[in-house]
Amino acid sequence: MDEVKAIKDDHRSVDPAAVEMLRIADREGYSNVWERYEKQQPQCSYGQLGTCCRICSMGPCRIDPFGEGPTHGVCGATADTIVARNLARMAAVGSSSHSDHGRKVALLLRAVANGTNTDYHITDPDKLMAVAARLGIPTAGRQQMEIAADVAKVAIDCFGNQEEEPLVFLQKYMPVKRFERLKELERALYESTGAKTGFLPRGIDREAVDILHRTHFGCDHDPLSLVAQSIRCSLSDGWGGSLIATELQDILLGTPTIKSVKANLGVLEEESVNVVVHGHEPILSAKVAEMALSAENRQAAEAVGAKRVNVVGLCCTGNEVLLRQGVGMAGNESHSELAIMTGAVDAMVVDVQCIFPALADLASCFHTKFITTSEQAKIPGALHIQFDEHHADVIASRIIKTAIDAFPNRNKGRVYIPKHTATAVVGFTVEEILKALGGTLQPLIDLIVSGTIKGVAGIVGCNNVKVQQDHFHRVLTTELLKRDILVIGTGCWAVAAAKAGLMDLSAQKLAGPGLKAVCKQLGIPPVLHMGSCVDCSRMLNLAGAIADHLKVDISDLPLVGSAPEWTTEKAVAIGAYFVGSGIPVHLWPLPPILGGPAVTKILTQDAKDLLGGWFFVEEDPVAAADQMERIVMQRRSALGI
Ligand code: XCC
Ligand code: SF4
Repeated sequence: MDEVKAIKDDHRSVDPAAVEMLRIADREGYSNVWERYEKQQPQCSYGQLGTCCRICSMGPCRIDPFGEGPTHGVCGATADTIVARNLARMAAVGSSSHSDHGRKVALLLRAVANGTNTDYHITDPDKLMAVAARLGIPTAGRQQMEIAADVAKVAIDCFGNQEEEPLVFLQKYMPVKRFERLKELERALYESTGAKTGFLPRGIDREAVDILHRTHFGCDHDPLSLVAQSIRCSLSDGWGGSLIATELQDILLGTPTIKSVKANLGVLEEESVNVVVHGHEPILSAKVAEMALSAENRQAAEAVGAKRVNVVGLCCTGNEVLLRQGVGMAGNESHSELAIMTGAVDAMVVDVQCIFPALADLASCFHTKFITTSEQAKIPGALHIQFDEHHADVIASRIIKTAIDAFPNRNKGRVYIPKHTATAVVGFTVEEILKALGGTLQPLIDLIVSGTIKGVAGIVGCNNVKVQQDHFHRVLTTELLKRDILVIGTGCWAVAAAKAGLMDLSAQKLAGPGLKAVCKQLGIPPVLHMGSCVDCSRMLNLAGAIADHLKVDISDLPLVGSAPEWTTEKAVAIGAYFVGSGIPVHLWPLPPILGGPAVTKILTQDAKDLLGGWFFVEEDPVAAADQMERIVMQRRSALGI
């Protein structure tokens, strides 16, 4: 009982596995994200409000939002300009991260198609055909590799498009009414202001560079113009870079299918060589998971007295291999240090994004090999094994071998693996949802129209040390289920939901009567794991397919989004492309915009009319669920259902 209460009362996490590990951290004095956060208090309120600027060397400048200090930067920039510029830069970085990931997949598909890479293959020819058909690429009577080369070319051209028309993936995937609405908005703003304001992205790279340019000293100072470009750049991520990553990864690595997996630190095995893959790009992690099963590596593991090589995942690359290969999920963002603290991780191998640099120091307290692999994510103190997709098998094997070599150095006396795992049914791609529904969206639409399911909430994003780990994710999700709102999502939210047992079939009992009956009938959980963060594009696609089916705009549908523990700039991009796609998005913690009243008004109010999607913030998960339900009900009544 005391144990349970202690777990409940730990302000750092609601996950019992995390709380167990944090006790060890407290006892042993291991530095961790919570402890370092405490040391940062109080954090700078200018930064929190978004009103500091260090874009030029006359600065840094800061503007007191309470009117007690200077009201302008040295150059004359207002608080709104500064806030909007900072926000735009966040959107550019977030979009670039997702999109650069997509670029690598597109280049790999080209290399596979022209035969210069033989370590990867077309694993899902049906998906290749589906993507080609969507893009208008002829398929009849053509060789598979010719079609793949054409798909790769269209994708690669989206990055470098220099023409004014929107990038091709967006043109072909965005539902008709949304595309028309954005076009009409551009026209109307031009007419009323005489100035061009673009929302439809042209080239993926161009939109990010555009932000870097317009936020240079002395360029764009207009809050609306800066926000519009932030949305445009983010749309180039959602309907461009991320979408390309998802679609082309499916072609190369296979489209995920529904499967049952295990989640939480208990997936680590005391008797096995444990390799944790962490980061975002499955081009590497899928190979590591594959090579762990090779006869050679199995024997090598046995030779050092291990049962096997056990590959498990963290964060989004974990989601990728979880969905495709059924690899166990060790945890989300805030679990990354805790995994190493178990003393049972022989190697943690990382690619890009969301990797605490603190992991290198922490790993050095153990026998754990902390292996970086990307030229874009080098970390002092790590062992760098450069990944190269043209020698993927060999390098993945070298990584596994490094873990096997480390295993005998494990200090068994220091190993502690919390026993917690939950079962999760995952892999709900649009393809799998369609299959479960019998090949058409009509049954889902009928359920929404009849009110059996009131609407759909897409939840995304991270862990953030400012929020008790997973608390917002769990409470918000269960509150929505109760209200007969189907919950879909990705990223570290999905891991939180999996660990909490919300993706287990037994979670059906948490749903309201309508949703519960549907889930029982289909044999699915009420919370659907759609993938990694780039797979937010799967949510856009689902929303788009429903909209096109009903010949309405996405903004007419009873859909709502949330990023309740968001951390990264990528989450800003995701939120912004949801809003740009017509979906209202809840955020917590507060985004750094409140120091700019005009920017705040554009994003939380004006965007409703302009885009049909907008941001709102709410600190309390139950109140957030109330607000999300209200939006869903308003949209239902506007549709007359
Ligand atoms: Fe990173 Fe994708 Fe956020 Fe998790 S959810 S902390 S972005 S791993 Ni994308
Ligand atoms: Fe200050 Fe303007 Fe320079 Fe920003 S751009 S640091 S507000 S002078």
